[in-house]
Amino acid sequence: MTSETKKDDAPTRSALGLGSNLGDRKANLDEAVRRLEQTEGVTLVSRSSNYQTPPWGPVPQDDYLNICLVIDTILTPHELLSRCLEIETELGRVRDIRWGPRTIDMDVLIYGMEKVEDEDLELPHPRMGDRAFVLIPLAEIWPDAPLGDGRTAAEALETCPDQEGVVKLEQ
Ligand code: PH2
Ligand code: MG
Ligand code: MG
Repeated sequence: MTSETKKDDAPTRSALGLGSNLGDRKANLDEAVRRLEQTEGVTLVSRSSNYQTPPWGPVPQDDYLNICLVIDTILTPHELLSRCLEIETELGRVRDIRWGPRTIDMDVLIYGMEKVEDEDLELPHPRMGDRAFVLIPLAEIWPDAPLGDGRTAAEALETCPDQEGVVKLEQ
C-alpha cells in the first residue's frame, strides 16, 4: 500500500466490470477474481452470474463472458485501478486494438459516490448506463448501484438497448 491509501477510513463500496473473449474465458474471470480477493485492502462482497454477451462496439470479435463484482475497499480509486491493470498484465493481457479482443478486462465502474475525471480514470464509468453487458450483471448483485446520472442500475436497465443477446449462464 502507498501513503495514498485511506487506511483509517471506512471502506468504500465499489463496483467492477470484468470481461474476457480470448482463451478460456471462464478461467480468466475466475483467476482475476481470485487475485483481486487476495489483494490487501479489498474485500469481495458479491460476484454476479456469468453472462455470455455479443461484442459491443466497432470491432468484429467473439462473444464475451462478462461479470460484475461488488467490493469494499480501502484502496484509493487510482490504487484500485492500478491493481486491476496489474492483474490484467499478470493474466497476459496485451493491449493492442482499442475495443478489440482481450484475455481479461477489469474496469472500475463505481467508487462510492465519488466523481473522478482524470485522463486515465473516469468515475462513475461514463458509458455503463447504456451497455447491457455491464448493467445486467450489475443490477443482479447491486440494483441500487448509483450510476452518477441520478439513475440506479435497475432503473437504467428499463431503457437499456441490446439486452436480448445477453445470456445468463448457469455455471
Ligand atoms: N468490452 C469492450 C468492447 N466490447 N463487448 C462486450 N460484450 N463485453 C465487453 O466487456 C466489451 C465489449 C472494451 O472494453
Ligand atoms: Mg478496461
Ligand atoms: Mg472495458
